[in-house]
Amino acid sequence: VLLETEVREAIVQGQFSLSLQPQVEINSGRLFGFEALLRWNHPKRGLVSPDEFIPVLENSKHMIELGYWVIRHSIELLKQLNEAGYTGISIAINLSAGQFVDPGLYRFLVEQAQAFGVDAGAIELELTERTLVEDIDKTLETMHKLRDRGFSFSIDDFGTGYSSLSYLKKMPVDCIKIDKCFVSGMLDNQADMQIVMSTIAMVRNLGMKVIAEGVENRAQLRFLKSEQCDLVQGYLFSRPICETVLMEELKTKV
Ligand code: G
Ligand code: G
Ligand code: NA
Ligand code: MN
Repeated sequence: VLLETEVREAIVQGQFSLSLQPQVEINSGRLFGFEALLRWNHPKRGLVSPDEFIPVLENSKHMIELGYWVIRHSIELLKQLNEAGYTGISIAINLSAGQFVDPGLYRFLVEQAQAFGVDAGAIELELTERTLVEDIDKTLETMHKLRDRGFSFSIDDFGTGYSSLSYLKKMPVDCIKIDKCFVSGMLDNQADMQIVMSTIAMVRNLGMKVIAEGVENRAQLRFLKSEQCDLVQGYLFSRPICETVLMEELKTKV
């Protein structure tokens, strides 16, 4: 069992890193930005997936601390990417439910964006439907404050959690991410296809952007394009790339 206290030590020891997965504009093929995905290189267990440790840490002060590490490090990476010539791109940061009700989140985000000289508009905060049921009033308040400062919001894994159609109206959200379970099934399964098509249409009609996740082949890409999906993310373009590898690649390109 992973102990919560191991996290503190792991941050100090530099066992965490980020992998970055490109998000691509479907029409232009332009790089829109990267999603930052947390990796724990545990000395004994090897690479541990966030699916294993985030649920354990959720609602603990260790999650807040690790979340702060992810935020600071993601913004620093965006700054480095900008300096390497990747301008006009965004970084998407995953936030868990507990982080959203942390009274320090707003200030921390604003301070870090300022400290690194990064435009808040280039920072996309991803939350899941589960985040929204934690404390809807507190979450909405934090979101509105951050939105006023220029930050953007995406709803991740859309369609897999509690139905949030009523929240969609209330929430200052810029983008919806269609979960990969629908995308992977959509060309073989009529229900998945209908869900993808209606989600894209609904989200666009609400004036938001839509990202399809888990795009693995050209046929899926073609279909999403014909349905006027805005953005795509998935193995077809790239697997999540280890930050050190990405930075090395950039150096050789400059
Ligand atoms: O790449 P992948 O297997 O790592 O991601 C697994 C899950 O972990 C995904 O649901 C992803 O959203 C989540 N995740 C990845 N990084 C972070 C993070 O920094 N914070 C939170 N809260 N979740 C993350
Ligand atoms: O919950 P979230 O959507 O943030 O999770 C992203 C997860 O999906 C990560 O584990 C990431 O590695 C994985 N992922 C990204 N692209 C693909 C893909 O094309 N196919 C599959 N199967 N998984 C993907
Ligand atoms: Na995500
Ligand atoms: Mn997702």
